[in-house]
Amino acid sequence: MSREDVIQGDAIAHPNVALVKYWGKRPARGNLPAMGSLSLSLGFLATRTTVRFDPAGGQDTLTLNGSRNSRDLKRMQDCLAPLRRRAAESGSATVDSRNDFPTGAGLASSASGMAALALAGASALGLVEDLDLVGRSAMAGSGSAPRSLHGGVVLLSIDPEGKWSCASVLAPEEWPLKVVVAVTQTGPKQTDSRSGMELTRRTSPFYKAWLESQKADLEDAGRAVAQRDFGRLAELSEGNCLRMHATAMGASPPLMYFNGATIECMHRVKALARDGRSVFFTVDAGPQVKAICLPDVLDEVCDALGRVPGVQQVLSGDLGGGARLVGG
Ligand code: 2P0
Repeated sequence: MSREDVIQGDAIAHPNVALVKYWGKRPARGNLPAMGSLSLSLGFLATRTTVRFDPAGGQDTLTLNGSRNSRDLKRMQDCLAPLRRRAAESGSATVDSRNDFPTGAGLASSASGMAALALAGASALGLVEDLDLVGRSAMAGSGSAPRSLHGGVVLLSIDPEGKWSCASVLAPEEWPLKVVVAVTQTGPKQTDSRSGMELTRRTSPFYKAWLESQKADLEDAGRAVAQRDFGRLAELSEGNCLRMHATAMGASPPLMYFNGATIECMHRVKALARDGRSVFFTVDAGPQVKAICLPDVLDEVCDALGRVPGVQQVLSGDLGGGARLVGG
């Protein structure tokens, strides 16, 4: 049976920040991460993505924040591929995606973008009930994207055979954590995550140790979350973050995602914690610093990070829910 009408899906997803991070893929396994990860959904930042499938055919196109984008077209097609295979026919895809936060600078725009695209694409093709397929579609676009399908605290686990699953382990209202983002630089970073993690896997002498340390971090962090043990989660998250960056710095040529303000922000957070405030930092593959804190110290953390020279903007808010469809 052939379809003649243009069909459309529209979805919103939040970016996420990993406390136990994914940095490195399994060789020859497509986009499959080499390790599990644990993340928080950033409810105060969002990506909205609309996809239209036109049975008349033509070329796939991607518009990102109002500008045509050919650099990320392949990633978009990879994300839609599992859905297209299942739908058997789909036509050409026109994707329009908008972030309400700086793109490509370490705020996980590929995670929210690919999660929103997978859900919007599945909706357009009538496949949204198949959560497993939506997850695989998100994963094909980005290894951190399945996490953005879920809300609150999210665990992505992978077994040694590469079988993976992703689910929320704590809803946002079950632990009212706050997240503060100190933006120290806008505009795209020098080395994107995908190339950076592959360079790290191939060349860093620390990669093996990084990989081996992940399982224990993930289990310990999972326990700390279940027990709402902020101090233990802080210790594990900061350690995991710095170990990821140390591993990347060991690559050849070395990868350094920090700028001066990134480091100063980390010191500022440590000083607040030494003064008894419930706050810790994490930094992804970019120069922005994310501080995770309890509600009573939110204003103080925002104020302290806003005063660090080089910080251009401070964004903050609550953990968010999972990806959702808009309208229809
Ligand atoms: C994470 N990052 O766990 C880690 C920490 C950045 C630093 O996952 O190649 O954009 O699309 O799977 O998901 C960023 O990498 O990479 C990332 P691909 P992705 O959040």
